[in-house]
Order: sequence, then C-alpha cells, then structure tokens
Amino acid sequence: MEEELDLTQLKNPELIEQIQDDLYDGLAEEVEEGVHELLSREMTPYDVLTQALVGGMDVVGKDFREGVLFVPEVLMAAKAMKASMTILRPLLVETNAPQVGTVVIGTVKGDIHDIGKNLVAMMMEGAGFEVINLGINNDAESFLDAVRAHNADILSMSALLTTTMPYMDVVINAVKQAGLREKVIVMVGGAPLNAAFAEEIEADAYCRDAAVAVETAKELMKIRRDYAGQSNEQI
Ligand code: B1M
Repeated sequence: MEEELDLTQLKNPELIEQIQDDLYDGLAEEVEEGVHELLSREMTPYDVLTQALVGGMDVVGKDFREGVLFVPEVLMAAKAMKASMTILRPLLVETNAPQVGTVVIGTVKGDIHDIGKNLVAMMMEGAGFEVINLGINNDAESFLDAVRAHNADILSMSALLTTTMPYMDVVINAVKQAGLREKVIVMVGGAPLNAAFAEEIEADAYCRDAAVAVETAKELMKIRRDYAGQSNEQI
C-alpha cells in the first residue's frame, strides 16, 4: 500500500512542487490541503497563487500543447485549480484598499476559458475594485448591458483562442456605436494577445497577466481622475 505523504514534513519548494504535481493530476483535495499548509506557513495568498497554482497550470498548458495531456485531464486540473482559488479569493480580497472603481470583466463569445479571467477578477477585487464578473462566452450585448447597468469605469475582456480574440474588436465597435467609448476604459488580456493587437482594435491597454491588469487599471483610473480634476478647474 502506498504510504500517505505528510505535507508538513516538506520544505516550501518541495511542497510547491508537490502541489504542482497534484494539480497536474487533477487531485483537488490534495491541492487544497497543500494550499492550506502553505498559508499556515505565512506564505502570502498571492505567492501561493502565483508560485504553486499558476506555476502548476503552466506545466499543464505546456503538456497540453505538446499532446501529452488531453482535454479531460486538463479539465480535471482546471477544476483542482478552481477549488483552491475559492480558498484564496477571500484572502486576496481581505488585503483590500478603498473602492477605486467598477470593472466589468468576461470571456468573449465562443470562448470558455475562465481561469485567467477569474484570477484577474480576484486580483482586481483585492485591489479595491468592484468587479462584475460576467463569466464565459459573452456577446457584445452582454458586455454593453453590464457596462450600462453598473455604470462601469472599466471593461475587461479575456480571450484564450486565436479564433475568439477578434471578437474583442466586435465588442469595442459596439461600445463605440452605443456612444460609450469615451466613458469606459477598455482593457484586454489572454495568452494569444499582445500589445500590437490591443492597439489595432483600439483598446486602451493590453495586460500580460493579472498583476499587470491591476496596475494598469489603477494607473488608467488615476489618469482619468486627474483629467476630470483638470477639466473641472478649467470651468
Ligand atoms: Co484550452 N486551449 N482549449 N482548455 N487551454 C489553450 C488556450 C491552448 C493554448 C492550448 C494549446 O494548444 N497549447 C489552445 C489555444 C490555441 C490557440 O488558439 N492559439 C487551446 C485549445 C485549442 C482549446 C480547445 C479548442 C481544445 C479542443 O476542444 N480541441 C478548447 C476550446 C473551448 C472553447 O473555449 N470554445 C479548449 C478547452 C479547454 C478546457 C475546457 C479543457 C480548459 C479550460 C478550463 C477553464 O478555463 N475553465 C482549457 C485549458 C485549461 C487550457 C490551458 C491548458 C490553460 C489555460 C489557463 O487556464 N491558463 C491553455 C494552454 C495555455 O494557456 N498555456 C489552453 C492559466 C491561466 C492563469 O493563464 O488564462 O493565460 P491565462 O491567464 C493569464 C493571462 O493570459 C492574463 O492574466 C491571466 C493571469 O495571469 N489574462 C488577462 C487572461 N485574461 C485576461 C483578461 C484581462 C487581463 C489579463 O483583462 C484586462
């Protein structure tokens, strides 16, 4: 019979490696246990997220690309990742700053990838933004409705497929047609995107990862606030 591994005996790097292995194997309970153990060692929720979980998912992504893993295995890994993100979410939100703005975020039409998008949403919440998370497979109308309903400052879109990223352009055009483009900051992200694509579709920013998304959102909100202040002074 296989001996049960005592996580408390592992040093941090070994424990992180173990969590990554368990994530790879889609063992949600074991991943959660490892996450709890790292947190009990006072590792910050952000470090647990980026080093153990995102690090593990990178390996899954590489093997998926190379044909070592297939969709069912990747789904199991994604499920394990999501379970642990549920533990980390309230902790990331706790490190909260005052509310800095409202963000509508979603994955675009035709695309069901949501792990990275949810990570961005969590980190934005942690930074003090109110976040309206629309989930996956959103058409332009769904984004527009949410921007209007929540008077959003920022519209964030995620796409993980080269076939779905062009839909961001459709959404931006719909925002323009609705007369909302001057009102809302548009940020985009996802693995196949880059800054040139963001520029081409006239988004305000491309964000490489969740940390960059938070920094960019704060920066753009500040610019907007400073600009509004200047305009008021001129009146
Ligand atoms: Co899919 N998949 N997948 N997949 N999947 C990719 C994206 C792929 C690159 C794998 C590969 O071939 N190597 C490939 C896309 C190829 C391409 O178009 N260039 C691919 C494919 C082909 C597919 C299917 C077509 C497979 C099939 O059915 N034959 C299918 C498509 C389904 C659909 O959407 N219609 C499919 C399905 C799936 C699963 C359902 C099995 C699962 C998704 C589960 C889920 O999300 N709930 C899945 C997964 C897990 C992946 C990989 C392995 C991992 C994605 C992930 O979660 N990464 C992925 C390979 C890879 O990316 N290495 C792959 C971890 C996450 C933290 O990173 O999402 O990049 P990421 O998010 C980052 C940044 O990109 C950024 O910040 C995040 C955090 O730092 N970011 C933003 C993301 N969104 C942002 C929004 C912002 C800002 C930053 O707003 C401002």
